[in-house]
Amino acid sequence: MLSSRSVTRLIRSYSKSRALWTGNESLADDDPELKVIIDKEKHRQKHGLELIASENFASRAVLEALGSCLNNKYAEGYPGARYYGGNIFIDEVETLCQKRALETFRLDPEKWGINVQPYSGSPANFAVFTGLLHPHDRIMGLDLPDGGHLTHGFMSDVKRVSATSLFFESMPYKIDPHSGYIDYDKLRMTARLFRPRLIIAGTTAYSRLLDYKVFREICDESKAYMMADMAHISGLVAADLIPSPFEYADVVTSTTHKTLRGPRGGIIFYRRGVKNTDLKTGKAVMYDLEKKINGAVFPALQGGPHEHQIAAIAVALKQAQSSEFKEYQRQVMKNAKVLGESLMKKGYTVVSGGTDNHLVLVDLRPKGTDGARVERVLELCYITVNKNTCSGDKSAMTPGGLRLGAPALTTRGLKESDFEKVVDLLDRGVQIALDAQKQTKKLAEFKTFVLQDAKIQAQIMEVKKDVDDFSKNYNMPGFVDR
Ligand code: DSN
Repeated sequence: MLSSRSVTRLIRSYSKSRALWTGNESLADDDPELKVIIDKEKHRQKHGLELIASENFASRAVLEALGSCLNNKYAEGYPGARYYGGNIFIDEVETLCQKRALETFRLDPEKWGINVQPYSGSPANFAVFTGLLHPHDRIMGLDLPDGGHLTHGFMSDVKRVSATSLFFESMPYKIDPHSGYIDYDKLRMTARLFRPRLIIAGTTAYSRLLDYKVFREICDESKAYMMADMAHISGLVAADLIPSPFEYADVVTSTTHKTLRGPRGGIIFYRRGVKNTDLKTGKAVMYDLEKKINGAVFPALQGGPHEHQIAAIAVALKQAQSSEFKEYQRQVMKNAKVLGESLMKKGYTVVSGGTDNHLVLVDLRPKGTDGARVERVLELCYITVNKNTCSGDKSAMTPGGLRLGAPALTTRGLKESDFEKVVDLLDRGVQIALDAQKQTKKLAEFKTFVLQDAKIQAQIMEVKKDVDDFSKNYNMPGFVDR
């Protein structure tokens, strides 16, 4: 972390006296207080080890588009049909983004359409439900403690937590707690009883591949829409390294900032064109998803699209078509494997015994600790991870697991042997957490203790220094100073 003396020095160097405000001042000049906060965050990102599976480092080109004049424009509507004037070039941006999205996932524009306007993944998912379902229609998604997402209908015993469970009736499906894999037989059985209108094939903390063919069969049995949420894995799908949901799904949603390495954003793909042939009349039956989904995004749920974000998505999609990107995703998968294997070698329990994608889920319960305590100690060591529920967990605040991903550090150039070193550093952090846990009871007490106990602090500082020495060897994409 920057010392308080360096922070004061930075603010001073930024706070020059200036004449009349023109709007062309740099951020450092215009708002030194905020600039210093960004500097501190930049320092944290650069000098730390980023292992959050859903995060990545966007390129400078992506950030340039994101910080461009496109931010200034209102463009309610869609290319060629806007509610405001002045959208000639905005239409070019959005059309280019749409075209690149279809190309990136090798989709035929006769058969697939795309909406690139969702502000992010959660709004994208909600737009699909809004467009395709009636209030109180039934949905099924992987339960949150089992690796599903909030927006896949999450509710607890006492609360409808996500709006997707408030406005729709949701029934979760689960993983088999012994194997760690999705229990498709139970999903099939429950779907027969529940008769959902839509089933979500998507995950947020699941390290295995999805069997889209089985999802399709189950959806067909209950005449449900099949929606795939590939937010976590869209980079791997773009690189054609894992099975694609497009072969089977009716609708596919994704964020654009995870493995896809773009700006924050959301996209929705929907089937279009001929669905099948009516056996009685012999006439073609067409898909009717396009109008429903576009109308749900705008005007039902959103206003002006963020065209600067859409431009930045277009940049990321161009990058995603390159051979470097494919190589990057290959490395992500190799690194994730080593991450899992190295942890298991050190005696950790990895859910499902490994990974087929970019992440691993570690169950810390057999070690006698939890994700909250370990996340905090690792954070103090500048290793960033997130606590995560493991199957059977009751509390999201002190869950039993840690979710770890390889995408961000692979972007910085780390290879398999580097990930072994990352696991060594991470393990040292866990040992500190275990040590502190022995001397405390409640989580709040633990958190104070790790800040105040001299021995623990010394151990943390030692790991942090080694993290710093290690991480500074790797490039961080983006701007040098922000
Ligand atoms: N917060 C994202 C993740 O970490 O997976 C999902 O919304």
